[in-house]
Amino acid sequence: MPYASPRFVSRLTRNTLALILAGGRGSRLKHLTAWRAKPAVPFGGKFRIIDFPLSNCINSGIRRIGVLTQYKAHSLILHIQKGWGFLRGEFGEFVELWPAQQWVAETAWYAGTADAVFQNLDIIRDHDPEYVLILAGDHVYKMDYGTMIAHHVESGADMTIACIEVDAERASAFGILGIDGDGRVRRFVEKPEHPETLPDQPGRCLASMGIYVFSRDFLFEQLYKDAQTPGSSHDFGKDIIPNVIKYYRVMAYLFRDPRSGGQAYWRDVGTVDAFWEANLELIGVTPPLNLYDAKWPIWTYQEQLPPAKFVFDDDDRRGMAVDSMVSGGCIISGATVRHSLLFSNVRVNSYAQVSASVILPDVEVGRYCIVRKAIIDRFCRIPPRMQIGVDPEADRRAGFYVSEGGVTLVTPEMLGQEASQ
Ligand code: ADQ
Ligand code: ADP
Repeated sequence: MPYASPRFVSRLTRNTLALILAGGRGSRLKHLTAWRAKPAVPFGGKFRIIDFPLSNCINSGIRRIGVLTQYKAHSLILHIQKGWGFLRGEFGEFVELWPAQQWVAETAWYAGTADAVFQNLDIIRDHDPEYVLILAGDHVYKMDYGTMIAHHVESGADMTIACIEVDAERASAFGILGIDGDGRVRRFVEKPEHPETLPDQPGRCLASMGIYVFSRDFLFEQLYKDAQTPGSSHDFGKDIIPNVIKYYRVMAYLFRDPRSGGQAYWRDVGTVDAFWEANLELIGVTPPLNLYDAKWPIWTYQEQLPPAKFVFDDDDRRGMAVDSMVSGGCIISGATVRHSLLFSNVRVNSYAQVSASVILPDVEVGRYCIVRKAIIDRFCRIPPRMQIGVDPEADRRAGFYVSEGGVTLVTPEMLGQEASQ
């Protein structure tokens, strides 16, 4: 890519409006998204998934952000209102929530992703951006969007699609691109049964990350056209992209790790197994996602909480956590926590053993409990002596969800408890 000066990039990002699509249900996360949209699912000890694209915008110098909500938005709305209101409106900087149904006369909810953007065209027009960056609210990654927008402009594209290489076996879950020698997208199939592989790597495919840069006028034209197309599901992947590549300059932008130039970290934590794995990956000695990078901070809303505490209980049993991450407000008293990630305000009581588990905020693990290879949802109170993750059959009988990969998911509803306090 030709050299893009920082000043050039900062002019571009200043003239970009980012739209984060945060309305999808994410039903593969099962009960974790029964009450909250996937972007609001907690991740990494103190974050929500949506903090990643939001932080990427801020760190890339994009300060005008609309969050398009739809499904079970309550938790998401609270999080954004509490945590992301610090931008200076008077300088034209904002994170705004754009709920479905707000801007059109008909009482129609968003159909596909393109319709979600179409419903907000008036408000986008008012902001008068040169470029519109469309993002999914449900991926975990760190990416400088400025480089992608510069690539869009330098290559003279109408639209640019960020992509990443994936193994062919996993490719059917994505939109798959076929490109020519200049990186121009010539073919695109949404979630193909038989995905096209890369010419030089038969086992690999080029997958869309669902991240798009549009030049404003082009976006408007295409959305109007799509809105009038009978039979369209009004989706970028299914309708818009396959159509525009025939007539317009649509470029691929390969997302690589800016430091090593190799494969970049990008996770769709869309299943119970992927969610469990991506969280536990973070506690390794050198995790693939560095949350300690002062140059690319991940912002979030967090309650003010006291530090985590590890105490001896009355019988002098040591409370300890090893090979783990433990957030603020946690108390581990006479219990052992291994290879686990504890979000805020988790209490683990005496004689309990927690291992290989992800415990969401505000959970209490009772005395003598054994919790293994599990995800415990927010507000669960695990009664004393309960065993979770020890025998999958027993877990299923107890009404818990056991994933394909053998991760047990427990929510307050499954324990017959009230979800919130
Ligand atoms: P999917 O992720 O399957 O594929 P989709 O379910 O449409 O596509 O979700 C995209 C994003 O939009 C998600 O963040 C979702 O929450 C949100 N969303 C969906 N419908 C919405 C609506 N009506 N209103 C607001 N937000 C909505 C897409 C692309 C593929 C690509 C993958 C990468 O279509 O080509 O490979 O993303 O994960
Ligand atoms: P989060 O835990 O991510 O903040 P919420 O605040 O939406 O998400 O939900 C907290 C808990 O409250 C969830 O585990 C969910 O089970 C429950 N909950 C959320 N919304 C509702 C609702 N409308 N009715 C019943 N329970 C709910």
